[in-house]
This record gives sequence, structure tokens and C-alpha cells, in this order.
Amino acid sequence: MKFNTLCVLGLGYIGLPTASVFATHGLQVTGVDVNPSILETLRSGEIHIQEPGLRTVVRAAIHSGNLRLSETPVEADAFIIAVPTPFKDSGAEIPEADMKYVISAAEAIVPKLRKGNLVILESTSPPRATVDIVAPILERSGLRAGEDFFLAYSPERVLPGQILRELIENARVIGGISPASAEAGRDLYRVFVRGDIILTDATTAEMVKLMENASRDVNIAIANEFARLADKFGIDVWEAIALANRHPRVEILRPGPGVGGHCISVDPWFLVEAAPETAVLLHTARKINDSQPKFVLHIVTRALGGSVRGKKIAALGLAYKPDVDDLRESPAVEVARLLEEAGAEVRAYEPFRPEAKISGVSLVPSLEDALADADAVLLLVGHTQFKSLDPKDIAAAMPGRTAIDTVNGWDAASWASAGFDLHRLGVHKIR
Ligand code: SAJ
Repeated sequence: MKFNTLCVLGLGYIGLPTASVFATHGLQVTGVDVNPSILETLRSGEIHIQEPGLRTVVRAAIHSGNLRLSETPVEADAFIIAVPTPFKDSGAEIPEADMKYVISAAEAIVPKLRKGNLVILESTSPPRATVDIVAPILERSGLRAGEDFFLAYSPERVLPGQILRELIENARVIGGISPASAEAGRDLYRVFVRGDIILTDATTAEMVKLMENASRDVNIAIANEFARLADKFGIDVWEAIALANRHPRVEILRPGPGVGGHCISVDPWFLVEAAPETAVLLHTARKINDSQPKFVLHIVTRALGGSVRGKKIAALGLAYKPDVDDLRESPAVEVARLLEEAGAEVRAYEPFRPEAKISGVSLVPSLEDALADADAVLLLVGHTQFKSLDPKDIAAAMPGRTAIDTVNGWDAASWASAGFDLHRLGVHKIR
């Protein structure tokens, strides 16, 4: 099948790069977003998200005339739904996926849907969403899914920071609600995808995405649990992991202050919510990773002699992982909040977002500001610039001599020789 026109609903982290790359590969694309301020930003030649290289591609797409922007969908050969699937704000122990954006996007397509069209859902969704939620809405058009129009689910798997490269190079799974739907999806993505395109059914494709991120969450949870066990038994977890990973079939990930971002810490809940009695391991992993900031609080409290009250702590890094500016679901933010709640005076410095405002956390605009009069320095994110700090410079910039490293970013010997008492997550000396 050949597609000439495409309508992409949702111009966020996935929709915007996807729409732009299709446009620069010759399709006539309409990018749709319900938020007028996003459209305004894009029209002015700027972008509302941070992603290397994206602004250039978006500008080229708009400049070529192939990418147009609209608040509502238009008729097209194919539609891609790439809207967010957040949680409902219910405060329940198991968060519930909020499918309202997917539902309203599908509803907006209905009046524009024609025989022979293709609709693809890319938003991360609970299992069976394509079949049980999207198909019935689209069939309100009077057309039958899989017979009159094609319908497929295709998960995005790009890594923030590498989106443009991975969009093109990664293998892509396309799950159709019929084999012909999957084939239609393949014909669309072939326009720019250089990686393998693998066809399956829609629910399998939904599960693939959730399983990928849930398995990473479980693997990080075990690393975090090992860090707590190492602390209990008086060993160095980093050394133990390095040694265990010499086994040819073992690959333990890195412990840290917890799991953040909008994917790994979120997606497993879609499975837990859909089958709480079955997804027991996934639920446990979520609880372990979500409680890791509390473990960090425990380490910091111990390092400061049993209480953080009134202690001035320079917290280095608030992003959810190294070398990104994304603060969503960040465990580092949670650690800073917990410390402030416990009475510490935290001065948090995030070099990628020095001006950010976060409730419950005091941010300062420079490293110097964070360190001046600090009793302790706490490394929360392994940003390259933090790992390469010279402990002698830090010693000169702050009065305290306590350092706490939650990501194994600092060399114990050089910090000790600069006069610091260095405490590391997962390392505890027991006499
Ligand atoms: N983390 C650890 N220890 C590790 C690895 C990561 O504590 O050994 C932490 C990070 O610091 C971070 C969190 O886990 O807080 C998640 O980071 P990540 O790099 O694992 O993942 P994301 O959220 O940046 O991107 C992931 C990717 N999925 C996988 O690697 C399986 C990406 O391919 C997906 O497209 C993306 O989620 C998504 O959108 O689902």
C-alpha cells in the first residue's frame, strides 16, 4: 500500500518527531495537537520539548510545506495516535491508566475516517486497548475495523536523547487487529524505518512494549534490593555486581536512588492494574524502586550522625537519569523532598535545568551556591560533569567533609584523600 497523506494526533515526545520524519520523507503530514500554545510555538520555529536535533528536523518539515499544523484532524490515508496515557489522579495504591486522551483522539478521527484508511495507536496502553477501546470508537463511523479500515498498534521504543536516530534504526513491532492491518502498518513505517519491521497481532504488540519496560524495572529492582542487602551485610554492592557479572549469563543492572522517567516507572503499572492478582512480581518491583528514595534518606541520615535536621545538604542533580534535562518522575527530586521534610536545608543544583521550579525543593542556580556552607554533598544523578568533579575543588568550596554518592559516580580513594568521609549507596563497613 502507498500512503500519501498522514495525520498525527499528539505532538509530544513521540508524535512530533514521527510527524516530522514522515514529512521529511515526502508524506503530506498534518500534525494535530489540542493545545494551541504548542502549535503556536511550532509555528514560530521553536519546539516545546528538548531533544537533540529535533528543532532542525521540525523546521525542515514545516519549511518544506509537508508538515502542516492543526487543532483538529483532517482527512488522510493514515492516522497515528501518539497522545499521552497518564494515570488518573485517584490516589489509589495501584494507579489507574487514564485513557481519556486516546479516547478523544479516536473520537476526533471518526468523522474523517474513510474506507481503506489505516489507524495506528502508538500511545503506551493497557493490554487489549486497541481491540476493546479504540476499535469500537472508530466503528461508530459505520466502517468495520479490519474489514473497511486497517487498525494496528505499534509501540514506540525510542530512548529520550536518541529519539531521531532510534526512530529510524530501531526494530519496530506492528500488531494488526488483522494480518492485513499489520501489513498496512509495515507499508507506512517502511517509508523511513531502517530497522526490522516485525508483524504480529495488536494485543501482543501492546504486551511487548509493557514487557520491555516491566522487565527493566524488575531488573533495576533486584539491583536496588542487592544494594540494601549489601548495606545490611557490610559489603560493597558495586564490587559484588562487577564480580557476579563476570558470569557469562548474568547481567545485573545498577542500583541507584530509584527509577524515574515517564516510561519504566509508569508502564509496569498498566499490567499491575489490569491483572493485580497475577502481576505480583511487577507490583513488588514497583514498590522496591519507588521506596528507594527512602533508602537514600536512611543512608544520608546515618552519614550525618543520625539526623538531618538543620543540616545543609548540597544535592547534585535532579534529572531522572544522567545527562538529560527531564525531571519527570525523578527519584532525585523525591530524595530532595524527603530530606527537606525531615528538616534538612537542601540546596539542589540541576545543571540541565538551573532555573526549574519544583514544589518542596529549593533549587539554586549554580554549584557554588549549592556548596557554600554545606555540611554534606549528595550525588543524586551521575551527570558527566558531576562525575568528573575534583574532590579537592569541592573541599575548597564547602565547609563540611561528608559526601554521599548514590550512583557510584565518585572514586572513593580520591575523595578520601581530599579529606572527605565518603558514603556510597550499597557500601557499608561493619566493624
Ligand atoms: N536506572 C537505574 N539503573 C540502571 C538503569 C537505569 O537505576 O541500571 C534508572 C535510571 O536512572 C532512570 C530509570 O532507571 O531513573 C529509567 O532509565 P532508562 O534509561 O532505563 O529508561 P528511559 O525511561 O530513559 O527509556 C526507556 C527505554 N526502555 C528500555 O530501555 C527498556 C526506551 O527504549 C523506551 O522507549 C522508553 O523507556 C519508553 O518510552 O518506554
